Amino acid sequence: MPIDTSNDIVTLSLGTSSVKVALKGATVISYQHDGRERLFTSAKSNPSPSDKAAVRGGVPICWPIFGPPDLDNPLYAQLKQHGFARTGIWHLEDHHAADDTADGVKATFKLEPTPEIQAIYSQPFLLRYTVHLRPYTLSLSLAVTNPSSAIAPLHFQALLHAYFRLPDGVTPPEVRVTPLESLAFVDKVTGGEKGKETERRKVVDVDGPKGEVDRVYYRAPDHLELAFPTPTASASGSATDVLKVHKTNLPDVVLWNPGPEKGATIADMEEGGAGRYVCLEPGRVEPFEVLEPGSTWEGGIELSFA
Ligand code: TA6
Repeated sequence: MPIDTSNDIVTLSLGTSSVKVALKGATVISYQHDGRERLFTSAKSNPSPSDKAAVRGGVPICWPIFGPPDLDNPLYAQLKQHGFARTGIWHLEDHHAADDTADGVKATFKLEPTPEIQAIYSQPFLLRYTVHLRPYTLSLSLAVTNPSSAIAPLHFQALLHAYFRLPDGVTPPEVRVTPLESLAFVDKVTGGEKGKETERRKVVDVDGPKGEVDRVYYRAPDHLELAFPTPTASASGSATDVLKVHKTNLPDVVLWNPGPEKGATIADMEEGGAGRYVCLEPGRVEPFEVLEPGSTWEGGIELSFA
């Protein structure tokens, strides 16, 4: 069965690969690539709509804001960190399994204002999220429409907050991220200001004070790579496993890991969980996208491995 919909989770399968999407947040909670899990989802997190918290892991969608709300702006003041798309209950709008395996399996999810959303956010909008599993890749694409009936432009940030699982035995400081050299960034750990710092390293490791890294890089290249030493390589010092992230229309990227100490204070983090992932999060962070009534914006990522 290429598509299964049960327990508020949509599963797409293709040979030895599969992807699971929770209707809560349209959060991709699992991506098995060639039989191996590539995303981290905390065992303490509950993807069921009955639980109101966002899923801790997978690929939560941050929309219409990334980070804490600007309390001085009445449009966003009532929102929680990262907005409501990651906790809203989406609907499966469409799905399709192609006859030709190479074209894969696809599902589209939809979110529109509900009374709960309208109570905290007054703008009309329509979100569509397409998850497309092909033999060697997974594509995730978010489309935002400002309905033609709207009377004002829609201002938003959008970000795919992907938690990538590390191979067993590999820790975040061993992960290498490229190419971020020469990019302007804000370091949220040291509280740096935008425009003040530029990445000098050709290869960036995921390490910082007490292991914590939380940086927004602006105008990053569209091809990014995470290189993990493979368990055999840790001993031999040679082989690496490379995750390729190709982003489209998402100019910025966030690199985040809380480190073991802060990670242990995250309520829905499984024990030792912070040591099992690195978040690489393509998004439109700054400036906000401005979408006129009757227009649609689209941005997304494609994941592949080498
Ligand atoms: O994307 C990085 C970040 O904004 C961090 O600052 C960190 O707090 C993380 O997201 C997780 O946020 P959450 O609201 O899911 O706890």
